[in-house]
Amino acid sequence: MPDGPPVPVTGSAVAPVAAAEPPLRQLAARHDLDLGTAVNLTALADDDVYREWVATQFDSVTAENEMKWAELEPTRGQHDWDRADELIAFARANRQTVRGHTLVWHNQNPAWLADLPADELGAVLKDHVQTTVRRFRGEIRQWDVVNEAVEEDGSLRDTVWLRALGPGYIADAFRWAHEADPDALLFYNDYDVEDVNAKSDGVYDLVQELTRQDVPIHGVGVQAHCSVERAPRTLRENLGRFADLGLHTALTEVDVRMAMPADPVKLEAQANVYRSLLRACLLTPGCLSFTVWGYMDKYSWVPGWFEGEGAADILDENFAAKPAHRALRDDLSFGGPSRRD
Ligand code: 9MR
Repeated sequence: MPDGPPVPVTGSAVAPVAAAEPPLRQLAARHDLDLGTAVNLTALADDDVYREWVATQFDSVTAENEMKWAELEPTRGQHDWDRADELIAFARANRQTVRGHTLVWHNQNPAWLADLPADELGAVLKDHVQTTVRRFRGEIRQWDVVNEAVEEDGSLRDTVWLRALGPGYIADAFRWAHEADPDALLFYNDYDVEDVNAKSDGVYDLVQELTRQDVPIHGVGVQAHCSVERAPRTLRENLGRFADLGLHTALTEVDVRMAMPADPVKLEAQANVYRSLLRACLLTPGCLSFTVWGYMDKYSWVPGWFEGEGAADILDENFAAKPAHRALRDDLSFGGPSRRD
């Protein structure tokens, strides 16, 4: 835990958050919006300031890694629910909802899966989906049932699931999850689908077909891993077309990276991107939640994945608020009747 108050590190563009300011979650409640964050469970256990922020500022939490299959079932048939349970207990204690992330993906699967013959994969996937969803039944409001199953050109991604089970695995996964918890909202979730583009067209066609077949899908998660240089331009139109299908939407993994080092101009540009993402969600009926993929730069996944980039979150390495934090706070401060009135 740092000594004393947070110290701005990037110059006058970064300001500590005044203690008297209302928490973001309180402001978001005016809009019936769940304001969420991905949670790093190690930081949650070890860093008091980190934990305090999660508890007080957000009303929804997502495990950044601990509900992925490799974490939940490292050895076949032997589940380790402890870390996921910690987050569920934390959320309950702080009156927060939980987004479940994620059931069917091509990454972070257990190593033992690779040794199974293809004709066992359907049964194993069904067991994974249903065991996991049942385990957290009633605790998870939104589940990312299928994650990143579409290629940039809009076709289905060539994954272990598509190869072994054919395209029907997607509908099956939603049906299995719905059987296991009929009250959970079930989402398809993907990246690079902020704008109307070839990939989001593919996702649109996919979910439209699922709704035609009465598959229990309730929403589309737009991850929104963005960069200062690549801000979405047609997010509102894109969210709107999913809403027109009768689906909920959610921004599920928002961050806005930049080439390092950060400077005041980039931080303002970043604030504008955060603001435009939030506004698109607020202006879309049925956009239920706005989740940042980590809220402070210290624990961000970005520097480990994008060489020379970082500073993607709304607080800096020392918990000082960046202009992006101010942008979210200011927009959420506009009162008005609930969007669901
Ligand atoms: O933030 C997560 C990081 O800690 C993991 O190493 C990584 C491994 O795949 O997954 C990251 O989270 C991803 C999320 O689960 C799905 N969308 C993209 C996210 C960033 O890579």
